[in-house]
Amino acid sequence: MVALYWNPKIECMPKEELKALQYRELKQLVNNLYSFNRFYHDRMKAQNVHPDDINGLSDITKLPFMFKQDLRDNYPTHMFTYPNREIKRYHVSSGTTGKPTLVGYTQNDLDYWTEALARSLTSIGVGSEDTMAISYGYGLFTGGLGLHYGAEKVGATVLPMGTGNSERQIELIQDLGVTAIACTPSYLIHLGDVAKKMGVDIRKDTLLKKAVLGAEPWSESMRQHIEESMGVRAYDIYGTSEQAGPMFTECEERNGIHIAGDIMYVEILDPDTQEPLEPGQKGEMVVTMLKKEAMPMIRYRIKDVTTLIDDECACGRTSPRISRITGRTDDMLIVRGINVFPSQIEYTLMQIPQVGDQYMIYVSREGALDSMTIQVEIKEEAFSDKVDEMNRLRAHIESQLKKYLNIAVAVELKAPGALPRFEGKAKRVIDNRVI
Ligand code: DLL
Repeated sequence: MVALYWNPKIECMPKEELKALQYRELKQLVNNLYSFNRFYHDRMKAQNVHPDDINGLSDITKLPFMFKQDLRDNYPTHMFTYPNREIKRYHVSSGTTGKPTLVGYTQNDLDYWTEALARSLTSIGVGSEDTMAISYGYGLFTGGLGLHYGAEKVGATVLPMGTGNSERQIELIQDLGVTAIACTPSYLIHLGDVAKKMGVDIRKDTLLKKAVLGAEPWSESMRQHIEESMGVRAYDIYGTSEQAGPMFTECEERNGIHIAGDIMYVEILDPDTQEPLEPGQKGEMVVTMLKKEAMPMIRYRIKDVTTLIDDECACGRTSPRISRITGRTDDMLIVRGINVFPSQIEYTLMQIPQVGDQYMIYVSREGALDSMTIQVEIKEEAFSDKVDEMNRLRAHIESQLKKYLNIAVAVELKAPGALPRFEGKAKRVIDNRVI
């Protein structure tokens, strides 16, 4: 029998009790850091705030923010609050600019990370009956090892696949009766393509039923596409290396990602004014890790854009939820003065039946003018060598994009298989502007 909850006492705790617990944890965290941590002590002093000013959960807004730059400035270990002998693991996020971000974990940090994943995997019905392929990168990236320990904790049989060697992955999925897979959505689509080329129908020739997908933005229409083409049920998983790694998923209801409130406190703020937003309003997520020891985190500006969902979930869990991450405040492209999120482009493209699942966005500047070109792969059955037909399709895609983005973009149609595939996080935006 598949368990309903991993830790029902916490997961279904009455909301008021959860808030009281969060306040107690916050108060203790702030007291400790003010007393023992030079970075937080100085930050709080500079903002003229003292632990005595924190007398309720809403007082969190008095506390200073923390930024990725703080981690970079304090690289490698100056942010750590524990001596080296207590740090049991490092992970490093690659970061495209500047120094990498190093994160460290005490044994308790690792245990809470695994606990969060055990709750999440249980909530989507992954347990001891499952064989789970972990097709996230193992190593410095948190995806592989994080999910590995989470899946072992719930008793699943784990296949530590890593990324790459896709044909072998398909063979092993068949041979070992893999029932669940964790990877990026773009890699699962790639695996689907590879399976097709090998003559393997994932629906009929494998036992794969669940896919735990995240580490990069993906849309509802992408979910539909994956489910229809592979016959799996796809769940969104979210986390960042700074929080620990992958941690939180949707439950069976798939109506928002449950955030374990005893582990992480979430605020959604207006990115311009930093004022708190109401549930349902889209803004920037700011997180406080209530239990983290090695590298505490108060009001960290994660830059992911989402909304808070605070109503009851039919699954019985009382933890707050966030909606699908639609992008990052620093992902937003400003093209000819108009804000464009890559997720809007993906959403629009995926509504067009002839469009396949791969696209690339190129932005460049000629003179003073920005221009955007989107390369779009067309589905096998829709691809034709009739120039007129392809021109009509291209014009249709351009007009749909113009309608939703409010900006003219050039579309180039590509044959199936022509665009790059990604084993790790997809990199679909190439901004060639020199700013
Ligand atoms: O991507 C951890 C992870 C591994 C999450 C496996 C899920 C699965 P980082 O490399 O630090 O950590 O990147 C974190 O990736 O701030 C988001 O912008 C993005 N991201 C992660 N999950 C999602 C998701 C891992 N489900 C950054 N939807 C985050 C959209 C996501 N974006």
